[in-house]
Amino acid sequence: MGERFSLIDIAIMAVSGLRFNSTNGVEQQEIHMRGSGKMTHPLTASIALPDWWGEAVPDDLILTTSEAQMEFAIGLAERNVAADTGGPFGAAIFREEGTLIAAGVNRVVASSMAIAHAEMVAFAMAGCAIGHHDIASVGRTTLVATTEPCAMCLGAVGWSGVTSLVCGARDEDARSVGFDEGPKPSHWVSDLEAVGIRVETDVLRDRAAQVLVHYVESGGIIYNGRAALGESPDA
Ligand code: AZG
Ligand code: ZN
Repeated sequence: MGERFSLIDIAIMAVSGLRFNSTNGVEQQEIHMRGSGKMTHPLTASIALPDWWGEAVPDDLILTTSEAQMEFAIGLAERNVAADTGGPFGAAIFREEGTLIAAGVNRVVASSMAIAHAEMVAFAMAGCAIGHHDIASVGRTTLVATTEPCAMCLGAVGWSGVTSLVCGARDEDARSVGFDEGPKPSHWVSDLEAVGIRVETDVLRDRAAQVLVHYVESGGIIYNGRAALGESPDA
């Protein structure tokens, strides 16, 4: 298959001089074989968005309600499943007045990257889009996540600089189909609100949860950590 890059990829390559290979978007000194004993060290680690991204994500999208923003993020998650380009999760970051800054879908398997959850991809793309690690540098923003953030993404919500979080499916919806969402405090909503991050839950929950069920029913990979050792919840 030929190499296909999104506009974001091309912009990143233009400013950084990076080259992407055709398998997972990671520049490598040498392909290393798992378990072969030959270990080489990659020069970069990159997350590539799927080929269909340009058709699904308009350049100048403005959505002003939590429901409309969630509908958009669910559409990305559904397309990720339908196109077999990743897990059943989508995320999008909007400015206060509703302009889309960046979005992401789960790319763990496609990118060979455990941290490539939809929310992390959206944070990475937002940093590239605005040229700053702190999303608050463009003002008040909202992360819309089709499923409540896992333990990793919950931590990153605080570091990202977003000031609101809107969630679709619940953590328990993801766990019930086999995803390991990690150890989260039961009072994570009030923890975020205590540091000034407003949280809205259950926005289009049923539709977002349906994407999780559809993914599993259609044979999607449950890619939890330690699955290869038979130690993760899906083992
Ligand atoms: C996940 N949970 C969320 N919320 N988002 C992802 O991308 C995930 N991948 N695995 N669990
Ligand atoms: Zn996560």
